[in-house]
Amino acid sequence: RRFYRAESSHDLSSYMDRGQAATNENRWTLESAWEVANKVGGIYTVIRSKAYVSTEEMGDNYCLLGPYKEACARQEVEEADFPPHSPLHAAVAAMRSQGYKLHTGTWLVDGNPQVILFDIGSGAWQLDAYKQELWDCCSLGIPHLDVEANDAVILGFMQALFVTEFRKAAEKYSNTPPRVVAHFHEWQAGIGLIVLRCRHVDVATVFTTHATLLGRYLCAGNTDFYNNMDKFSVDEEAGKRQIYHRYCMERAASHMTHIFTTVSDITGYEAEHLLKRKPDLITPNGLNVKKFSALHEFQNLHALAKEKIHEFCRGHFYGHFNFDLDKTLYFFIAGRYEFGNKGADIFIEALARLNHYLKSSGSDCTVVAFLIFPAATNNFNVESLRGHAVTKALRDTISDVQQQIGRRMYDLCLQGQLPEASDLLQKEDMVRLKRCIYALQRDGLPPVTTHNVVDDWNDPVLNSVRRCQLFNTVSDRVKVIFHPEFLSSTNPLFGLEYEEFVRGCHLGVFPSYYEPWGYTPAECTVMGIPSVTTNLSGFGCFMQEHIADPQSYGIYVVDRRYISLEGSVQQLATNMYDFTKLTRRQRIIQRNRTERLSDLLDWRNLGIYYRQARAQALKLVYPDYVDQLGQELERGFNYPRPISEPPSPTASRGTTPAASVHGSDDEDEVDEEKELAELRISDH
Ligand code: G6P
Ligand code: 1S3
Repeated sequence: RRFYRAESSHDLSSYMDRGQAATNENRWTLESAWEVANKVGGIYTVIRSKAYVSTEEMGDNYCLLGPYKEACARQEVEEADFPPHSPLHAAVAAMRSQGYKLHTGTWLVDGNPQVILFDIGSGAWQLDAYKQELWDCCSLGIPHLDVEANDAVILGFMQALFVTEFRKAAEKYSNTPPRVVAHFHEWQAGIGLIVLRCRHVDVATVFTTHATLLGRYLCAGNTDFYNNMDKFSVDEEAGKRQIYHRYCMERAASHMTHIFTTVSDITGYEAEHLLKRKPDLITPNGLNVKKFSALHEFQNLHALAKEKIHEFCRGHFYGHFNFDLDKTLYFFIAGRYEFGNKGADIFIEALARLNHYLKSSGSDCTVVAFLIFPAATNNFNVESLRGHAVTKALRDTISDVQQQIGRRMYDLCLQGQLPEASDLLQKEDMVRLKRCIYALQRDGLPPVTTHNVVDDWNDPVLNSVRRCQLFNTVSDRVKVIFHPEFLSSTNPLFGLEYEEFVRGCHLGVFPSYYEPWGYTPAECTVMGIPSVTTNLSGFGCFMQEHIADPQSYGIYVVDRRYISLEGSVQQLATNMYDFTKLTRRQRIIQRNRTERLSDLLDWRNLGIYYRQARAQALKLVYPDYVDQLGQELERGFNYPRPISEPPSPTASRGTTPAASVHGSDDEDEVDEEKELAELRISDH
């Protein structure tokens, strides 16, 4: 068994020339998604985090297209006109002269990509004509009541018109014939692609799906999805859910595109059965990984952020604070509030079992499990706020007493006297402290939720917690906190951004049932925080495929595909229980190892699949097109399998005083092999 380090077998740096090659070849990429500068969900993260490598590769020959959503755009986009010599400028001018409103500029994210945001209102008057054309060219009928679908139609037609104008302008501005790739994400941007193909515009198209509409609906409805994938009557199922027209938009785009991609194999399998087209390529999601110059920096950040979570726990569990924070582990689940799809159901069930295992084994470890899902609330509950107020009062009092003791000690010493204990802590200080301690008493148990949940009695998390009786009693070794709101630094209870919160935790638990990719465990990984994922999530399968032994790297993959629900719950509970048995030293080593995987998830490596998709599309449309990198990939590109780590310094110390060639000067790495052996023992 070996340690692996991600390393690319291809030198990609020559392709990261900030658009030099693209400019010479008059090659352009226009990428369209509903979530460009419009924060809705996961696709926003894809487009935003990828922007850096896209601009490194394509420079100003790359432009993003999206809807104009004022609230987000005003904060994230710096409006400006394109340079007059750019075909983008000419195409925008042509659109504006026809009465359309377009906002142009750059997106204020890493890479600073050019962006065009289309004001849907300015094209709305043509909606009927657009729909008629869709009906005439591909019998696609859109009901007028579906506002979201109507918006997708308007945006799609405006974008198709823009790409057409752009194609014409790109021809005029260069002697080299233009090679334009129009890349569309998800059904909401798919109409642009359909129109371009129906009108035979001379561009290459790519369509990427991040989930299928039908898959999401079927999974949310307690269907045995993966065992019946090939049996669904897709038209009927879409019709029953009143999404037939949307389904048709998605299916048409996926069939009309030159190159069809999905974010993972599992979604590819889903697309094959539900959309009836197998993807040509998998384009896995990456992250814009930022490395610290010193390896231990992320470990320090963990300790700092954990201290803030400790402070929260002191306030939340006041009066029942009978556990040792030094032996407390923080687990969490977070995401869109899809109770079953995101696996919150089996997480709570497994927590109940973990509680039992810890109690019956007499463990001194406490687990605090956070569930972070946005739900409708009437603000924070009084009990949570009170906890933080009384602990703050105690902290302030102690700090005041401390200062006074110091002052008294100073004065006595100046007078040449050695202070007695009774001179220092006086009776009135004791009274103040006693008052604080009395205020820390409470009648009820520490609350499970930090907020007043509007539909408390029907809330799936709260109902599950009640059924499993995880009530935060003093004897419980597993405490549960449901925070029904995303975190932000202005939050009065935590005062932490999500990223900082993740850093302070010990384990992210994401036992999803429906998860085309799953950014939450990927984000944990690049921060060096171990996580639980499943073999039904794109991320989990990707890790299983590329790492020989994911668990030793802190990636626990729960089987949700080939075993029963009960089996999955047991596996999850066992994984969590095993994790509680790790020593601090083992956790530190595991975190180092988890962080090492971040190269695997870096867009600098994964962006290559997008390039490959574009190259394949260009080759289909222009058979003479040659992409050097594309050729290499076609010759059998395997995702760079990480090479093995050299033996640990301890192993080599007897014969050579030299440090490992990877230069780990971190003493935590010294006994890595030995510690790993221990990790393995505790697995069994
Ligand atoms: C980091 C810090 C250490 C700290 C450790 C706690 O590694 O650099 O100073 O002891 O975190 O780890 P734990 O898993 O117990 O939170
Ligand atoms: C989708 O967003 P979701 O959370 O609705 O797209 C994401 C980006 O590709 C993906 O990570 C996620 O699994 C999908 O489900």
